[in-house]
Amino acid sequence: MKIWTNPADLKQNLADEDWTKLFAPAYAVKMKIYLDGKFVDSSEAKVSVFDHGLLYGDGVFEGIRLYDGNIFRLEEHLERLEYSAKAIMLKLPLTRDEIRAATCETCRQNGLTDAYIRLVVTRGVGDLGLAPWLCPKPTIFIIASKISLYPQEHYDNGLAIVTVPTRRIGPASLPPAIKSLNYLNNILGKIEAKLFGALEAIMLNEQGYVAECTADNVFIVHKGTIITPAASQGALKGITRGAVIDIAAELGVPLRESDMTRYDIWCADECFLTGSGAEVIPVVKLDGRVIGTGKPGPITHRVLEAFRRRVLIEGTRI
Ligand code: PXG
Repeated sequence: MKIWTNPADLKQNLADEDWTKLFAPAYAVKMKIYLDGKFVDSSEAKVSVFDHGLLYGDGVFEGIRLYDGNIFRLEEHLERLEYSAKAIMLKLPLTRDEIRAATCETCRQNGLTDAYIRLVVTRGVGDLGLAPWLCPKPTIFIIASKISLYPQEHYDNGLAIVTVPTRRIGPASLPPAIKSLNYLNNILGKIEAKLFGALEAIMLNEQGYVAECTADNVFIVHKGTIITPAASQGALKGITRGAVIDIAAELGVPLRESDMTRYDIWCADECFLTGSGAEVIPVVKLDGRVIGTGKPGPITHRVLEAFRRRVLIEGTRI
């Protein structure tokens, strides 16, 4: 099997428009980055080659959205960041109030009202051994960028996705609820999806049950009920997932967490994915099986509409 050696090969299965939107180089855009207490130009925003975030993926992060001047569910993101940091015994260098203020200020400094925010805390600079206790000071940075993840046609027509061989990391190795900088499983899943010509992929847990996608949670609709795998099956407790659980209650649509196999998705009436980047995106095919009518379904539409209403009113004003 050919593994690409240059970016042109990566493009082979994607339309140019998808490529540009998915991989628009945020790093090439001039912006202000929050880095360890200061705002610096993106060209100056650099971390050391001795940073353990780079050397070992030792750190935690959040991907957050700003909608019309409101940061969606910021408190929940900050709480998840605190839990992730606690789980890896990383002491956050700032208080919740300070991180909230820095996040809002990063958006303001860049004149943004709609953005994707990446908040990263690494173990910081240390020596070449693993020992995190030799890293005296965590590194924290915040990027607020205009990136948009999927082209509109995928919201209109739905995604065709595949199940990939790489498994979601299991709780015996690393609790999957930790949003750590170790994304290699998910990255291998993404590469495999690409090799099959898909933009997203279902990842199974070690027992073969559906966990989630590479960067999104998964939901199905079956006979009027919305179903999603439990966090204990390897799903990240996604903030968008939490919003959809609230939306289902608001809409009066029953929702439950349940074990899920690929069969359940193949035979579902509807399927959709959720994530801070993707929001709520319909899926119309898995592993070559058409889901439901092959078009985004009515409950998916209602959830997506309710989500788009909610993001404009719910959140922290920057
Ligand atoms: N599962 C995984 C493994 C994730 O990384 C989600 C689910 C959705 O969670 P939220 O809280 O965003 O609703 C994520 C999201 C991206 C991107 O490009 C997203 C994530 C990580 C890296 C990239 O959208 N996390």
